[in-house]
Amino acid sequence: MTTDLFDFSDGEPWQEPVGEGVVVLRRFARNTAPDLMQAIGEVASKAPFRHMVTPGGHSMSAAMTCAGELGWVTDRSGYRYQSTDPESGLLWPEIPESFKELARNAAEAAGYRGFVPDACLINRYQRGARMGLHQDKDEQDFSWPIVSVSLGLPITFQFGGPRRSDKPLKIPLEHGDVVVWGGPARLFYHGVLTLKAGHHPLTGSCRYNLTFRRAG
Ligand code: MD3
Ligand code: FE
Repeated sequence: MTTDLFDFSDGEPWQEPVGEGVVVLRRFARNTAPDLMQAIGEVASKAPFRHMVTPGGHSMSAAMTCAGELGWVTDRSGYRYQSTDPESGLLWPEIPESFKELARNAAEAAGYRGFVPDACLINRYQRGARMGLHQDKDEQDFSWPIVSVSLGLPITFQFGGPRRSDKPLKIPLEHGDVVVWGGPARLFYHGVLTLKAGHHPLTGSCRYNLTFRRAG
């Protein structure tokens, strides 16, 4: 077992063009994935995964938790970032070092030096979970990118445009894929289709997605 970030024992990662401001780093997080999963467990032991409720009163099908100075929450009163977990009243757990390092390295590979996220959302998908087309616009500053990391079962990602009506491109996201969403893409509509049943050696029946943000 090696922890050398640049020893890609399953083959070299590669980059794929998707659109302006988007850099897809295929398999970038494969070697660190076991460490990331361990860290997800530690965060979730302090701030357990939960199904948040949308302002419209629907329970989200993806379970979520957060780490960092700010966490994203939704309830009947709306979407927002806040420093405390509404379930416990405690501050969100700190972003694990392994997460920060990955986020910084991925952002740098995409041309953003010195990316220090203050919010990390962790989404957990089980069979049947999905995320409809939406924009991420609750953050203060859109000049920083969002870095996303996919772990475990594959899913079909939908990448739209600046308007909800823009026809989305379908992009498969697999274990270890990291995507840096900056430039105009930062505010584009996006979502994921329903997770299909399956088994992954590291994550079992789940897909996890980490998103690193500069929210405050
Ligand atoms: C493109 N998560 O947490 S990750 C989210 O797979 C979210 O869990 C999805 O959308 C997931 O808000 C998609 C890829 C992603 C994340 C944020 C983006 C793509 C993005 C923000 C702007 C544009
Ligand atoms: Fe999003």
